[in-house]
Amino acid sequence: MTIHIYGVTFSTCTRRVAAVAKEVGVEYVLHPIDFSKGEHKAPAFLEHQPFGQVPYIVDDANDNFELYESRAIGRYLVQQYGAKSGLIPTDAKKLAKFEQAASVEASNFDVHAATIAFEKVFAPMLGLTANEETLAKHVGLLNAKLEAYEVILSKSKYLAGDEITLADIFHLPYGYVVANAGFADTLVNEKRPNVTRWWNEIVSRPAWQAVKDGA
Ligand SMILES: N[C@@H](CCC(=O)N[C@@H](CS)C(=O)NCC(=O)O)C(=O)O
Repeated sequence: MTIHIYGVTFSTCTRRVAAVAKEVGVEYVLHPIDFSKGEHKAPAFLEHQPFGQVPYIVDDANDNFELYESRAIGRYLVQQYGAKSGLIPTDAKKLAKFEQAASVEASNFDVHAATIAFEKVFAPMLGLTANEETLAKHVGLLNAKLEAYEVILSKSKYLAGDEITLADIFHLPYGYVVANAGFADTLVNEKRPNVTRWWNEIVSRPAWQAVKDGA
């Protein structure tokens, strides 16, 4: 089983899809999109991803099925090829807890982690100057959100219960960038022992280790 990922090796969203593919044992071919040439804004690309963002996938083993949005792609890969992984529960209550945790990632983590990543890593790569005020504000907000994570993770091993789900995996790309951009103490901090335990465990997963520095 091989899917085609149209993306950028170092992009966080591309790595999110690559990590899920590794988790469920789906092989992929990465078709690089050249940001420097604006390929992601070209009409040929926009036909597949109307927002001009990476990644999108094509699954030629399933009628050339196409999909964009990294979390939706992750869900598709698990449901189509990795149901046995348990990364998306089937029991109604467990599924609801998974959706709750996935929503927490999108609403409470991504918004701050992605801003930190942009200001500290991607802005300088684009020749822009980081906005230190924005950076400090979002580091503070992320720390505050992680206090709530500490409460959740003091009661269960993972965010949706005692079994790992895709909701945990979704945190990896931006969490990893934040941790390596000088803010490791947001995720590994003796004041938040359960967040530290959780982060150290998910970041060590072989699937993430295989793609952490490039899909
Ligand atoms: N919600 C989308 C976000 C995609 C996204 O922001 N991709 C970034 C790279 S990680 C991108 O293509 N940036 C270029 C741009 O927005 O012009 C997803 O999860 O796939």
